[in-house]
Amino acid sequence: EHTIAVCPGSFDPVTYGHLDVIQRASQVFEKVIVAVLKNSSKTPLFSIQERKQLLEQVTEHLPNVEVDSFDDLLINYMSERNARVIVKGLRAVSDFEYELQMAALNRKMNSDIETFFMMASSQYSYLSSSIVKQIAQFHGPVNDLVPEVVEQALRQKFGTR
Ligand code: COD
Repeated sequence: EHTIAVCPGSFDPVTYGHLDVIQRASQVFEKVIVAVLKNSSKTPLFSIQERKQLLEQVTEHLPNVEVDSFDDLLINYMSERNARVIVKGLRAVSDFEYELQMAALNRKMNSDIETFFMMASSQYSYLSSSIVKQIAQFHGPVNDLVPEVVEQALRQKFGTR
């Protein structure tokens, strides 16, 4: 059976940690949809178009990866896209509780949907979009944390010192 996986997130902006999970998922599943949440409670730095465009640029070399956005419950979006598997990255114990809650609720709402967790690669286990934004805001180095196009986009937002 053709298994479609969804990697959902805010991706504000995409980091090497996200990319690592997306890339590894693309080696396991026939198709991976990277789904950017439109209306989160957080106020984003990058617009939905900007976040999608950056994701498209950094996943260009992965032919079975598609970038999309959604503005709904994740399970509704997944039914629409005929996708059964949610792929999430787990960084630390701190991620676990929230992810466990979401996985349980998603499965309660739609029992056909499974959440698969991938352990973050150790070199990215400390990495998050919010940490990247904090460093970039004060013109610190982010070249080991995000792809070059993202670094450039951050420089455009925060300017150069
Ligand atoms: N290494 C590995 N994985 C990582 C790393 C890293 N360094 N950084 C992030 N990740 C993983 C995260 O664990 C997460 O799985 C994914 O990448 C996306 O991360 P973010 O921070 O961009 O996205 P979040 O956590 O803000 O996304 C939350 C969702 C959009 C998935 C969630 O809010 C959702 O599904 N919303 C839709 C509405 C809904 O259905 N709500 C009910 C849920 S029960």
